[in-house]
Amino acid sequence: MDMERKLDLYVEEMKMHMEESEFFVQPELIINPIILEIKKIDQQLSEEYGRPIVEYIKWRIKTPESIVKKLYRKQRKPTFDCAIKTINDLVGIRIVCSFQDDVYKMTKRIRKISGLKIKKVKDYIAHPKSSGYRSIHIIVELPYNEEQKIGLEIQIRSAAMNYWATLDHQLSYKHKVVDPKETEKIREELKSYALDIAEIDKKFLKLRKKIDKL
Ligand code: 0O2
Repeated sequence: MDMERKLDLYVEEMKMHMEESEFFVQPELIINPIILEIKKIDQQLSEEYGRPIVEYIKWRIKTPESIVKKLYRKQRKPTFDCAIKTINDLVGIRIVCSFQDDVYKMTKRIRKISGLKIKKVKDYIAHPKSSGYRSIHIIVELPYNEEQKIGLEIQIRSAAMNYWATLDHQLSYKHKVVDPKETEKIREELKSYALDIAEIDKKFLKLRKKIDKL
């Protein structure tokens, strides 16, 4: 059987398990209370600082296709059980803030949400990925069933970081690379723009602080 057909079968199987899982049928039962807490923090911070802190919040469940591809990429078994055990972002919440310091303000408060079981925090702003990617990731454990937990990844980034990540995501998830040389050229160009955008993000923050003082 060729690889593509094999992957299709794994995806079908993953989809079937997800459709049979109470969690995946109604994920909002667990996600909505967390989103509500995040919105409360946004409201408090916006009142404290007298300006909007969060531009938007969205969430998603990773698709069966994306789960299988990730397991395959990480050379793990493409099974539902392995996904539950090893994938940190089966559930994802993304918070886009206006400025870089807002990202840290949100992170600090989210870490204090009572009952939220935080596994780790990755600071890809202080330590950007080799691609140029910047964001804060908070990895949380959610209850899945009596014995198991499930991974939630809260990504917090500035609007500028998000602007870059969106285009980078489009490049990374091009399924058929027709021209690898051109793709590599674009990747390098994008990487250099990550630095430009980080510079602009800093300049805008400096300017906003000057405006705050007026
Ligand atoms: P998708 O399609 O966005 O969901 P680990 O926790 O270390 O075992 P993991 O989960 O790969 O492994 O951790 P990492 O590297 O922190 O990446 C988690 C997610 O962050 C990715 O999920 C992306 O959403 C985002 N991300 C990480 N690196 C990049 C990058 O270079 N560019 C962009 N645009 N996004 C990135 P997925 O499942 O890879 O993808």
